[in-house]
Amino acid sequence: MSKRREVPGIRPYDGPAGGWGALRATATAVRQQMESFEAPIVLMRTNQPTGFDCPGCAWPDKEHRSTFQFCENGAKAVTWEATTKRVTPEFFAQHTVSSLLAMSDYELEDFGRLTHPMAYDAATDKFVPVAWDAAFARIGEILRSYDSPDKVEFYTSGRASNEAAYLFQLFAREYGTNNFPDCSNMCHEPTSVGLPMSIGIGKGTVSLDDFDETELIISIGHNPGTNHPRMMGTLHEVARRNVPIIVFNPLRERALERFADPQNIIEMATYSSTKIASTYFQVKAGGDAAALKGIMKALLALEATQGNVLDRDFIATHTEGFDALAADLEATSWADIEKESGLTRDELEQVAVAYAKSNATIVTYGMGITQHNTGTANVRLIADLLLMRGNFGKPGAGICPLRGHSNVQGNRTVGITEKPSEDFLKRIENVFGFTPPHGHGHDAVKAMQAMVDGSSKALICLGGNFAVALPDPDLCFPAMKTLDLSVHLGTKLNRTHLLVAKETFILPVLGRTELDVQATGPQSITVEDSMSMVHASAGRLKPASAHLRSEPAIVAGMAQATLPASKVDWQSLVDDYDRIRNLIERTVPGFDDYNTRIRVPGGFRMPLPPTERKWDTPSGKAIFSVFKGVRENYEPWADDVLRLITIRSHDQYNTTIYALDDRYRGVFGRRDVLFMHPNDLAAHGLEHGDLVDIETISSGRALRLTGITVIEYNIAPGSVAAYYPEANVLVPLDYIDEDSGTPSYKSIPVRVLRSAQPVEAGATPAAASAATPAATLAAS
Ligand SMILES: Nc1nc2c(c(=O)[nH]1)N[C@H]1C(S)=C(S)[C@@H](COP(=O)(O)OP(=O)(O)OC[C@H]3O[C@@H](n4cnc5c(=O)[nH]c(N)nc54)[C@H](O)[C@@H]3O)O[C@H]1N2
Ligand SMILES: Nc1nc2c(c(=O)[nH]1)N[C@H]1C(S)=C(S)[C@@H](COP(=O)(O)OP(=O)(O)OC[C@H]3O[C@@H](n4cnc5c(=O)[nH]c(N)nc54)[C@H](O)[C@@H]3O)O[C@H]1N2
Ligand SMILES: [Mo]
Repeated sequence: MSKRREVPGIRPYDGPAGGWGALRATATAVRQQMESFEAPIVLMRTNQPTGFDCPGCAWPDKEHRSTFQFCENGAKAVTWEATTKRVTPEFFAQHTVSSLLAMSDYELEDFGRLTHPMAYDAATDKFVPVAWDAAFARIGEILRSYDSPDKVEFYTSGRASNEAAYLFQLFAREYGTNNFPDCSNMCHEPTSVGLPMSIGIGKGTVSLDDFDETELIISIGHNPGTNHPRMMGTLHEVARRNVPIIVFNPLRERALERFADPQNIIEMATYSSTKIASTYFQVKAGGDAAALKGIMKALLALEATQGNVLDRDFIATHTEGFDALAADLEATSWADIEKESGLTRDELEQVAVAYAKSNATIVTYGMGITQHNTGTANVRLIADLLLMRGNFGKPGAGICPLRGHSNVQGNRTVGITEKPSEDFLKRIENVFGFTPPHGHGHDAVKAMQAMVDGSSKALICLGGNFAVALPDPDLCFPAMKTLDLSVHLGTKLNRTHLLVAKETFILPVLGRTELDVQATGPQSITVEDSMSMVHASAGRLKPASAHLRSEPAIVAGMAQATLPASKVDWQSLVDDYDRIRNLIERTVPGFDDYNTRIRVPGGFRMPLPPTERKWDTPSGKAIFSVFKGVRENYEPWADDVLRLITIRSHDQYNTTIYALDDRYRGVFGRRDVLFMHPNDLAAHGLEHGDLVDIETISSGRALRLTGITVIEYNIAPGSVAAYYPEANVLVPLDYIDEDSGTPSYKSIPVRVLRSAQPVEAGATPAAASAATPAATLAAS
């Protein structure tokens, strides 16, 4: 590589992921957010049998056995919540909403924990304190004023507990709507939709034990060093057993290359690390379907030449649709596969050979697979690949979607879905004695579209940062302001709270880490991890303020005020969460003896029929899919289209920005960058450090992000990457996977142009990036 010009905040990171850098970063997170004497105790209680579930990610724990599973980003998630900073009524008295909107997402959350229920006062453009009962009464009054309950949207972010989510859906369904937009609609919905079609259930099928027995891992489109850090311990163990790990990712992610396990004394003492990926394929963004088809096509060829490659017995006994898949693979040309995936036939044949050799394979995947307009079809192709060699229902094998929020899977299990099953609705009717609505409601994109077209009037958010997480803020932010009512249950202030409706309430909740005492004493909540393990979580910290209420208590408060003739005894459920769990047990299959089983450390596993080779599909068999061509239902990309990926930095949790570094990718103190391959830089006549504008290629409104610094990066040619949520201005709201409704956040067709702004490149002040483009946008 030729000598590059110096760009502020951009320096290559040469070390492994993890290691001493991770320990140092943890110490910094603690120092910035917490009183240091409390921090060690709090962190020790994360993911322990008697502690709380880590709000960081949904990766399970090894039987909650280690003394302390160290995790840098788990520590950040915990200290961010357990911070000693506070957002009080005095704070709100000093700041108008307009002035807060001009601040960055990072600054807003960094002000600290919300302490009092607040109501928006349009006359002063400020939030003012409100009594809990007055807030509930007014919310109830507005909700009761609508002629149709479908004018209200009930949003859930996946940090909510099973108990809170269950009460939330009960409230909305008794009120009369199935409008349940949730974060999963922007995330793993293609898994929830695609896997039931293939294997009869929308969940992963592996457990941690399977990683001890697996012979091959294929890791596609996820970045565990940042997003599922506790998974790195598992991958590290697997790699040290010399089990091949084949990675498909357009970006070279350091943790997938080399990792030093902070729990490993020798690695730490000797500054050594372990190689994680045995082979690393830099597939083009959106090119996974072509790559997967290439591997399967090569597998068929191997079967033809050497035999014994497919699990013929399994295919005959347990599946249907194989011949159609085989015929389609036959008809797909290598030329198309190579062009679309950016990988060679030879490379994909190597993967097929490794796969044919392995007696037990796990495929892990994340947002790199789901956030495309072919997301659901992509997920089904992964299932197809596994089905071809019977990699379900045997030790060491299966499919492993890496879930997002710590309880996003549990929320879905207990009824947060806009398309409830008839069986579930019947149980609700039998147990509670009201008739729930049967029609399908809105998912996240449809909810926002209904707000944009004016048909939805109110939004109640159980956590999250709805408007910032969704695409196209230019369209969505103004729509928020046309609502009659928005209500936010949250721990920290964010931009969605500030996009005020005619009336807006911010209702502060107890966090996971905090003690929750109700009439019958301290309560615990339950969550379900990525591997369908349900377990209890109980916070111990003194609440951030005496005025906080628990999520179940707030949902119950709104329900009582909205539904005077409710069939549900809300107060008794809040008094003792065991009673909520008893109701979940009576209405959702799989929760037998719920209250007994969560009292066993480690909890219990929800039913997973594919692990016993049982398939809950209409025919009782697992079903192969057919993915036509290499871009199913879409035109192949034109040669000059760049494919934009939006990604998370190492110092962020979704829309929460902890700090401005992305250590492993060598970006420090800024987020206003575009990652680009050197060949693409050259083809565009650009240099590392130049200022560019990015433009979405779409037939609709012009979508642009300006004044971004382009940097040279080891990314697949033709693919570029920028940070979420800043780059959401480039994602059209209706650019979705039609099967699941999930926005295509990872394959936006864009054009990159030298910036019209005549700023001297290389002189970009790092501080300028503190105000995100989204902030600038909101202020304008
Ligand atoms: N610390 C931290 N932890 C988190 C989160 C967080 O923001 N911060 N978020 C939580 C949530 S809600 C979720 S959903 C998960 C997200 O966890 P991940 O699924 O890891 O999500 P991303 O970081 O968005 O992107 C994943 C990876 O996909 C790659 N990729 C992009 N496009 C493609 C493609 O077309 N093909 C392939 N093969 N790869 C591609 C990117 O280079 C990146 O490495 O993490 C959860 N855990
Ligand atoms: N461009 C682009 N957009 C994306 C993505 C992407 O990869 N690219 N990823 C998508 C994905 S995978 C997801 S999951 C969504 C995330 O969408 P959301 O889940 O809506 O967003 P978060 O940023 O996780 O929400 C953060 C807020 O949650 C609140 N909060 C935190 N803890 C608690 C709690 O315990 N209780 C309550 N009530 N509130 C709490 C705080 O107020 C905080 O400000 O974003 C999606 N948007
Ligand atoms: Mo997510």
